[in-house]
Amino acid sequence: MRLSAYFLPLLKENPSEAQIVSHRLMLRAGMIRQSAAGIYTWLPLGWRVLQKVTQIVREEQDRAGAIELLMPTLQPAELWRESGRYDVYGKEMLRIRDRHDRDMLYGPTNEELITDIFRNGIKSYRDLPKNLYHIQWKFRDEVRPRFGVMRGREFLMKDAYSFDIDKAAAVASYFRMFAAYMKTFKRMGLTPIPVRADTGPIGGDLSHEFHVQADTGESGLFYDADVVNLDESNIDPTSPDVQAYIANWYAATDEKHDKAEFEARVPPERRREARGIEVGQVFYFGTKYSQPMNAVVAGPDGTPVAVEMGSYGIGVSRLLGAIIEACHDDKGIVWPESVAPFKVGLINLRVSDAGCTKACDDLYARLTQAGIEVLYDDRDQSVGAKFAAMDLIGLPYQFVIGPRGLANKLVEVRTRKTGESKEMPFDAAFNFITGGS
Ligand code: 5CA
Repeated sequence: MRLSAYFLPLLKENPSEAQIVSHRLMLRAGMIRQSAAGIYTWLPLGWRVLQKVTQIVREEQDRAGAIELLMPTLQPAELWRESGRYDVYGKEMLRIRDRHDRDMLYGPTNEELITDIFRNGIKSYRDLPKNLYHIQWKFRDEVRPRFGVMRGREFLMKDAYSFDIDKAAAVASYFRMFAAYMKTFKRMGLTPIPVRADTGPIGGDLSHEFHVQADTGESGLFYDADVVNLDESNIDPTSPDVQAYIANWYAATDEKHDKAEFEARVPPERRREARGIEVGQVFYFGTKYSQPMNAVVAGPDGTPVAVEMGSYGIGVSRLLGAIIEACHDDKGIVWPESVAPFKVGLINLRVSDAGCTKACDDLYARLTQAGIEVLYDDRDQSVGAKFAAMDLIGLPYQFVIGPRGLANKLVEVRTRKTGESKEMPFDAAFNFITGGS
């Protein structure tokens, strides 16, 4: 992508409405713009990252056996009356009336709708287990939306729903998602910390929140170091030993538990404290929805059984804020490669120099052809402004081409994260980035 042809409205000044660094950087880097309180437009750069994050979430859901579909944002109130949640959900739910005076709502979550889809489609225990998910916009009319996409009113969530014939199978589905979540967040360059959680308005008796470590996080965490040392690929979700081991991990947020309990349960050498941002939550809630909504299947002996359910949410749009909180420096964002909007920022130091421009154009074409995502700064601007912009938007690698280096047929390759810089022949730079030799 040529920057001259792109839409990247950067801000020079720190926006006064942004209190935390991720919000500030998302505005300054031209990723989002607020359209109403807690409601944002995703500008092209932000949208690219949101799609990268979405794709990682999708791949790990698919790998864990979940099946993607797409439910609508608007839901009929009747389904929520069936489960009994229409009246209890409160003011966070945006209620809408259509022209025929039918009560509708903008979904804050989808347990009712998916249970309706399930009960109409599956009639026998032979078709279980099933785990269905979608990645869709949600609306919660938060009293105090803040920190940009961290606590929005409209936000993108991945929500999965599992259906099983009995509790043992449902708990295995729960731990399968648990392991998938660890993997998902690690792939984004984050350190996930699972914390035993209250179930709140979703209901149920087994739940974990997943926090990612960030000094600016809203929650104070006390946790057992074992929590972050586990290799999730070793989690056998059907093993009662593994389930018990995870259930016994001690981790808590300071609002809900006291430090004394933490110290009583975790030996000193394994005690850790950190701040975290909640990026996901998983719930096992049995028949809370299947019972009132009559989501039953024929069991092995023919008798009807209300299915055992769980739900599993990831704050996809919130993750962008969390990643930036965990990955930035005083110059701007430092994207982990897996979610970066482009891999390489190519900087033409002197657009007026025909040789420089030819070398840049050629390298841009070659990299693009090789499938590398390149943002090519071909604008006629000061060198200082170009470097500042590239550092701000945080692409993992910068290729810098100017008349001096070009005289020796060299391109400067900078690594954004370490600040390391190395002059290389063009072929070497190309191979470095494409992994060729
Ligand atoms: N039905 C369940 C799981 S599918 C559910 O709704 N869970 S939740 O309430 O915990 O939301 C899932 C995730 O969405 C949260 O962990 C959080 O990361 C994200 N989230 C929740 N509220 C907001 C919000 N106002 N803005 C941005 N992200 C949010």
